[in-house]
Amino acid sequence: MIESVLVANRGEIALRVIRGARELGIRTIAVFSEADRDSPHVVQADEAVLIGPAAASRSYLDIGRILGAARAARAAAIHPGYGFLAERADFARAVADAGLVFVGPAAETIGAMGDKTEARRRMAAAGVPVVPGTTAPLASGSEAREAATAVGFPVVLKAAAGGGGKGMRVVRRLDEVAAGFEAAAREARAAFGDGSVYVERFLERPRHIEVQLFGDGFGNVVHLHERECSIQRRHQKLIEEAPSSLLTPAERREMGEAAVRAARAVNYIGAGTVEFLHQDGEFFFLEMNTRLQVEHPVTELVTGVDLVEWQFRVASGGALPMRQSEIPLRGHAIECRITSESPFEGFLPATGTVRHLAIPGGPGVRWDGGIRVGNEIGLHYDPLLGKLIAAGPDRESAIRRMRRALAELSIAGVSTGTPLLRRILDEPDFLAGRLSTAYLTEHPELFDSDLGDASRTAAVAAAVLLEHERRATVPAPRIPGDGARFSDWRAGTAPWVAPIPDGNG
Ligand code: MV4
Repeated sequence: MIESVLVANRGEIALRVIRGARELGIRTIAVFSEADRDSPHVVQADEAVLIGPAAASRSYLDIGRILGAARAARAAAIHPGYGFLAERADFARAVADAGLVFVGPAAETIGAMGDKTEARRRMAAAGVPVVPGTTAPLASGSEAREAATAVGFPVVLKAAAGGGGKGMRVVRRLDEVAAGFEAAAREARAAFGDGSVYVERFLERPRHIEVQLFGDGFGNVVHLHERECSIQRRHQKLIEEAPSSLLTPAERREMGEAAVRAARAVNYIGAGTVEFLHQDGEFFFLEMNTRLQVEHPVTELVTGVDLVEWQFRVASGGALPMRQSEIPLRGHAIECRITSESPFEGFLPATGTVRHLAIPGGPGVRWDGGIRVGNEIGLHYDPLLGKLIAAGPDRESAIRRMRRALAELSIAGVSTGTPLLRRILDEPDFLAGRLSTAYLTEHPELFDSDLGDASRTAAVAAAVLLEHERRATVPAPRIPGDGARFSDWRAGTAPWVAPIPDGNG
């Protein structure tokens, strides 16, 4: 087993990786920016190295500084987490060139999957169904018109260097193709420095289902079943589940087998994910992500596998601990992403200082967080504060547990998207599993400002003000727990308000 690892990330994923490493007896080295001095990952790691100012370009995205920290701390390996440098082939190569173990696939694999047309070519050759379209970049607007006509409308123009939705243009008519091609190419050049664009048939209401993969250095590849990720907004996932509720056993098997073929085709080593679009009983390869994903805990809860542990075993030269037939699929798990965003104000990023944090617990509930009281939430990084994950024997029980856990969760000092998540967990289409990537746009009522919530908030605020006034004039009763009584109120949850004590406790 590798002796030590530098975790080139922050927030909840840095903490998750540190936890996994520590259980294996691997020495952990955190890196942090000036904005993250008090972050939990810094506290929990065995060592921590300050790598630069808050701006990610000068800290978490700076390959030189990360490698310098690894050298200084004599790290044997680097785990990239997700985001930041996780899918940069040049980073994986630089880590290997420095004589360190990169906890992830080979740089060549990352590079090949980062080029979406090359990925489509390799997948089609491996017998993985891809969305009908071109497997090479389009040379011109007129070539785009020809290709779109052959594919059939509507089509979508996508950036070859893209992924995650940037540089995407949906085109519904032939006379719009050339303009769409130019716009997509321009956007792609600006965002990725590469204006290559290809075309696919556009699926109107697909479900986004992805398969968790694992490969080792001995040619073994397995999948760990699928995740349903259709509840998203502008390519940001809000809620993920495992398994997907509407897949038939045959579809589940076919998708898993296709994902394994995809991984074999690129000699995949480590944790990866194949994303599929599923519509009308068909599924198509969309992208392959060469990292551990945000939503990996739902897979962990239905398989019992610690994916970070497997990552370290494989990176240390070990074989996969299980064969395909040994990988369980038990019960159901749901994850809610808790972000510092105001869903009722267009998901405006929220800032503030975490003043209070009540973390849910109890049966079947897991919190993967990256914040603690006193942390300042700014605008330098991703708004993900943590993830709430609930599991149960079936989807209904997982939903009931998630509702209960969302009611327990209380974060004060920074606005979060939690009220929207509570509404979704009560919404009939969600409860019935009627999901698609269009779910949120088809449920605008979830974003209505709710007088009930507002008046409840006002009532609680008035109660808090009255209590402050009372304490200013009457000696505060010295009873156990009194100090906490008014710190756990929250807006947007069940209509429940702590009774105001009468002054005698
Ligand atoms: C598509 C599509 C429909 N048809 N491709 C969005 C992000 C990027 N990874 C690919 N995306 C899509 N590609 C075809 N041919 C619909 C989407 C899409 C989507 C995909 C997954 C999850 C959420 C989504 C939301 C809107 C659009």
